[in-house]
Amino acid sequence: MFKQVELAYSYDALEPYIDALTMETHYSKHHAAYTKALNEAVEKLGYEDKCVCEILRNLDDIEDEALRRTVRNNGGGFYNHNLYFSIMSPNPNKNPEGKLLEAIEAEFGSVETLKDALTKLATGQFGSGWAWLCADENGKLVALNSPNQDNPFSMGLKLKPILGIDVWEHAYYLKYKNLRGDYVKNFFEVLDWDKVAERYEKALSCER
Ligand code: MN3
Repeated sequence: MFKQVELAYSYDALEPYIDALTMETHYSKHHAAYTKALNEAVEKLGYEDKCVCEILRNLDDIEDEALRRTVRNNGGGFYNHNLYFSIMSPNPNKNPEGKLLEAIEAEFGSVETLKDALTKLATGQFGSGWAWLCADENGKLVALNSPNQDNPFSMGLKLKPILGIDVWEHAYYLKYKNLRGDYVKNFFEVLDWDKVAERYEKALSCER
């Protein structure tokens, strides 16, 4: 059974950047619903032993179109939010270090340039979706965005996401209303680059 990542902080711990009601609704309603729907679909498919990356990379194996769509949306919703909630912290390291910093500088020039690129992708995503920083199998970094709950696995890309910014309205609308850009700016105030670095280090290993 797929389980939501346990939050390492309380719902109000990311205030004032992410408000408590948004956090609680996001985690206990939205993420819980994706997880429940994924588990129901996985049971129907007999996929209990597969990892979610593997399932999302092989959506074409699911013959039933409605079930395939359910797995794409809810498998993505499950995975994406586990990542999102894991990389935020009330005491974040705001400065990437080590190998991750080297890779950022090699690809983007500087951390600020990368943040600008991610901000453009996040604010430029029409409708619901995500902005991603991903690593390829050689550790090269790639930034992209996706609609809905799609992610590099379900998009058929040989990339692993190491940072994701949720730009569905449910992630910010209670506090920021239509000002997605303000939410994205403040997301970087709670983004823990140490968590991103941990994901970068094990970039291509599989996980549930
Ligand atoms: Mn969300």
